[in-house]
Amino acid sequence: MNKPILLFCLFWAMTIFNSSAKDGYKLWLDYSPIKDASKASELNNLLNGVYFFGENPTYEVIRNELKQAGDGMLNMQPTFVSERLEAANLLLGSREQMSQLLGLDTQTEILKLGEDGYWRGPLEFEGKHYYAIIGNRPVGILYGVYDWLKSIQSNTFNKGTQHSDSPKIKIRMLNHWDNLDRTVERGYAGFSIWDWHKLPGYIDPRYIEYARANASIGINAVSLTNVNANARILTTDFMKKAKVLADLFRPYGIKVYLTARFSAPMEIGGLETADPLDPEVIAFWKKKTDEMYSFIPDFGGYLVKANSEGQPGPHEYGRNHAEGANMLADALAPHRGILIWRAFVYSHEIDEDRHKQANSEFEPLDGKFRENVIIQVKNGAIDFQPREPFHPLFGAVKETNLGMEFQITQEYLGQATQLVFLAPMWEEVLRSRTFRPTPNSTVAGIIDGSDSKQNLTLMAGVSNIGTDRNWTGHLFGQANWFAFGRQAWNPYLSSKEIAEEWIKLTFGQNQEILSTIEEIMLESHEAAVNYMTPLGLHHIMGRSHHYGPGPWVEGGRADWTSLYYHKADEEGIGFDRTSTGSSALSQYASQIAARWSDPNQIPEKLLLWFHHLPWDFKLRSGRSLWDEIALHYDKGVKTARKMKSDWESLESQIDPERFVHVDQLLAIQVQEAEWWRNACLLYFQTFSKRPFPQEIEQPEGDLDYYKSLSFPTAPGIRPQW
Ligand code: BDP
Repeated sequence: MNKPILLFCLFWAMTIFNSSAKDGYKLWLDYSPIKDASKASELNNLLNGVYFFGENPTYEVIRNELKQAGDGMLNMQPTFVSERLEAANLLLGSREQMSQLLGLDTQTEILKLGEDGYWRGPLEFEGKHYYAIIGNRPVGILYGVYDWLKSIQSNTFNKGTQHSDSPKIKIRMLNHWDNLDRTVERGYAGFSIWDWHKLPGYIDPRYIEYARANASIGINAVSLTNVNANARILTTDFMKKAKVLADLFRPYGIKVYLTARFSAPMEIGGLETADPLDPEVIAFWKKKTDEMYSFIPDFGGYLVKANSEGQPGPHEYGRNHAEGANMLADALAPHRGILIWRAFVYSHEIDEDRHKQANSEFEPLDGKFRENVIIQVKNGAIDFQPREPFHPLFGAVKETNLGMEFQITQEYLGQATQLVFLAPMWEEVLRSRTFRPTPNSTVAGIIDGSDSKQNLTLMAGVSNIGTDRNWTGHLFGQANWFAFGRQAWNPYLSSKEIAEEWIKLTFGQNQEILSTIEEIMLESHEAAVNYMTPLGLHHIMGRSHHYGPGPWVEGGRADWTSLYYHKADEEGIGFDRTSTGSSALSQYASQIAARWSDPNQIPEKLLLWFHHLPWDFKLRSGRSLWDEIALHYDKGVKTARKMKSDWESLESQIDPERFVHVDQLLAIQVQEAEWWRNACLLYFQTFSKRPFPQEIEQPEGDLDYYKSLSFPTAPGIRPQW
C-alpha cells in the first residue's frame, strides 16, 4: 500500500478504535481479552475469590494488578474475600503465613527459594482445592503473580502443575543516564521520565507504570541519575524529591540508588578538597549518607564513575580506586548500603591500549575493596560496541565482587531508528568461557557467584526509557528492556525463549506472527554487526553523537577517533592486540590468549579486534579478507531488507498503529544499513585499492558526500552545562 493511503487508514483506524489504541504504552502488560472460553472461565473462577494472608503495601499492588488483569482479560473485577478461606479459590501469602496449609516438602522447597523466589501451584486443604502463590517475602509473591499472569497471557498456564523460580542475581538494576534538566545522555526516547522540577509535590502516573513494568520482569534496583553526575542530586532538596520515588517504588520491591559525584564535597560541601583520605571529606560523606538514609531508610547506595572521561576521582589526590570506593563504602556500610564503582576507566593521557586500562587499574587492587563494594564492568573492554569479546576483568580477579553492565539504550546499535534485539549479544557474552577461576567458568558463572563464590551479585543495564508514549522510542526497544530484566533474573535463559515470551505478551498467540517476528528479532543483531562492524571492527561510528558510520573520524583525542581502532592502511586493517602489538590478549586466560593469538584459530567474528591483517589474508571460506569484509557488509543490508519484507508479510494481522510505526522505522533501518555499507566500503577501499567482489551489490555514492553529513540535532548527546 502506498504510504499516504496507509497513514490515512491508520488515522481512521485509530479514531474508530481509539479506546484500545495499540500505542505501546501498556508495554507487555497489555492484558488482552482471553478468547478461549474454558480458559476464561478458569481464570474467572480463580479471580472470584482471592484471599490474602495478612496485609501489606505489596499486597495492595497485587490487588491492583489483579484488577487490571481481570478488567483487560475478562472484563470483570476480582472478588477479594477476607477472613473467609472457604470462599477462596486463589490464595496469596508468605510461606510463614501459610505454613499451616503447606506440607513439609512444599515448605522446604519454598524456603530454598530465598528472598525473591516464589512457588505457585495447586493446594488441597481440608478437602478444598485452591491455587496458591507463595513466597518468603511479599515481593516474591508479587513476582509469582506476574509470572502467573504472564503464563495466562501466553496460554501456558496449567492449574494442576506447580512451578517455582528464583533469581540468580541479587541486584537487577536499571541505570538511568538521566540529567537533572531531563535530558538523557544517550537517550533516544524523549526526555527523562523523572520530573525533578515538579517533584516532590507532583506524582506523574508514569512512575507507577514504570515500577509495575520493572517488577513484572524482576528488576529490583534503579539508579535515577547520570553517571556523569551532578552533585546537586545529593542536596537536601533533591533528597526530598528522590524520597517520593523511593516511597512509590518500595512496594514493588525496587530500591533507589543515586550517582555520587566524587567532587561533591567541594561542590556542595564547601570543602577545598575531595581527597578520600581527608578527615573532613570522610565526615562530609558520612553526614550526607546519614541524611540520605533519614529520608530513604532503604536507600540502595551510590553508583560512581570516577577518573574516566573527565569525571573527578581519587587519582586527583594520588589515591587509587580502592581508596576512593572504600571511603564511600564505609559511609554506606552502617546502613547496609552498597557502593557500585565502575570499571569503565581509561585516559588518553596514558600511553596504553584503552582495552587494557581497566585491568591494569583493577587487577592490582584485587582483595582491597570492602565487602559492600561491587565493581561494575561493561560487557566488553571498549564501550558497548555492536560486538565485543567479553571484558578480560571477568575471571582476572578472585577477591573482588564484579557486576555486569550492559547497555540497553542502543547508542551504538541503531539508537531508536533500528530494530536490534540485544538478547543474543548479551547471551553470547554471558555464555563466554573465561577459563578462570575454574576451567569451566563462564561470565554468567562469575557474575551470579556460582563460579566466583561472590555473595553480592549485580547486573545493571543502561536504560532506554524516556517520555515517548511507547517508553522506548522504537516499539522493539521494549523487547530489550524486557530481555534485560529476564536475563538479570536468569543469565542462562536463551534469547529465543525470551523473544518468544515477549512476542506472545506483546502481539498475542498467533503462530505466524510469533515465528515471523521471532526470526526478525533473532537475526537482527548479527545483521547490525554485519552492516556496521563485521569481523571484529569496532568504534568506527560518527563522532560525538555516534549516529551512523564515521570510519574516517580523526583528530582530537586519539582514543575517540576511528583510526585508533581500525588502523587501516595500504597493507591491511585491524588492531594488533597480540604480543606483537598491544598485548591486550595477555589479559585473558592463557587458553584464550593462545587460541586467539592465532589469526587462523580465533573466531572470525573477533578477527580484526585482535589482529592487523593484510587485505589478501585468506579466511576460512577461502576468500580474501577484503572480499569477506565486503560480503559481510552486503549481507547485513540484505538481512535488513528481509526483516522489512518479513514484517510486511504480517500487515493484515497486526493492528495498523503498531504495523505502520515499525514499518516506517524498518524503512529507515534499511537506508541506514545501506549508508553504513556504502560509507565504510568506499572508505576502506581507499586503502585496499581492490575491487568489490562481483556477487555483492556495488556500494554507491560518493565518499565525500558521506563524510560531509552532519547531524546537529541528533539526540542523546552529552549536554554542555
Ligand atoms: C559511553 C557514552 C558516554 C558515557 C560513557 C560511560 O558515549 O556518553 O558517559 O559511555 O559509560 O558509551 O560512562
